[in-house]
Amino acid sequence: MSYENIIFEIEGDVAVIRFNRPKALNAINPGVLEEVGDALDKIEADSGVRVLVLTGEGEKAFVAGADIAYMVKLSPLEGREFSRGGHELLFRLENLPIPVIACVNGFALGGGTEIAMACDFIYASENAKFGQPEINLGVIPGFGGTQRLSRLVGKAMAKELCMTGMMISAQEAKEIGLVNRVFPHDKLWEETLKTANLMAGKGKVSLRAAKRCIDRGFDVDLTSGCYMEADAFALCKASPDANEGMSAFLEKRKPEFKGELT
Ligand code: DAK
Repeated sequence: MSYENIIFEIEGDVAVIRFNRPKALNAINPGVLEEVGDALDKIEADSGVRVLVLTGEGEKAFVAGADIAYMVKLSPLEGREFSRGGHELLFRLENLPIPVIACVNGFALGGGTEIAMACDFIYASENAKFGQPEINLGVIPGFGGTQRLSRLVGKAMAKELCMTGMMISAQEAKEIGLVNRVFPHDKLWEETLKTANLMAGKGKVSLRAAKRCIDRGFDVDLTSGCYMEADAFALCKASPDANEGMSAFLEKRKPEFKGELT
């Protein structure tokens, strides 16, 4: 598939999806959803990809939400389809077995905040802005915003954002726990790649296990989560990378993780 709405590249171990509709501030339409889905197929099929980064093309926006010019024409049932398409894509993103970083280089509004929240964590530039402005359009978040936001920042803050439609700065987003780190705009990409490459150098089995335990354990009681962790720990010990990591420490050398699953 050739892409019109995204740019998809693999740089070494790191795959990058850039939302690429800068004239509409990278707003999401069905074409974007379809192309990102196709890029995820490629990533899933390529065992050499160790980390995925999502970002926006242009200086102004990560994603300024769903495309309002498209949404205005939707019938209620078409709206449901659009919303389901978004949900399915974001579940796929969330469940990828590799780490996913949202590199938020400008506006991340509505669907933009929702996409970023489906990533493992968010790095933002100082001029990034976040929000769920759907209420200003007479609707509510349609790509999981009411659900993921409250899980990330708590119910009261999620309600304030979804019920006022206010925009918050990257710094405020960091203060409420939505964003992990804020960088000067011109340093954001470099810092994001640094972290992506840091994770790409870790053992594949342990990376997967850490992501899955944190995600799947979040919605269960502590005891069940700890059982899950014990099983995942055993899985890590079954991978050659665990022996390599521990031996390297004892031999005072850098580990060379093979990143193999068996
Ligand atoms: N959709 C379409 N075009 C957009 C857009 C969007 N979300 N955001 C910006 N644009 C376009 C503008 O119309 C403008 O186009 P031209 O006039 O140049 O042709 C161009 O991008 C530049 O935007 P501005 O001129 O407005 O730029 P400013 O710097 O002045 O303002 C802004 C930037 C981000 C503050 C402003 O553009 C803005 O407020 N944008 C809209 C933000 C927003 O409300 N986003 C949508 C959130 S709603 C659902 C499924 C999904 C959703 C809901 C339900 N179901 C199916 C149930 C999700 C909804 C959303 O994401």
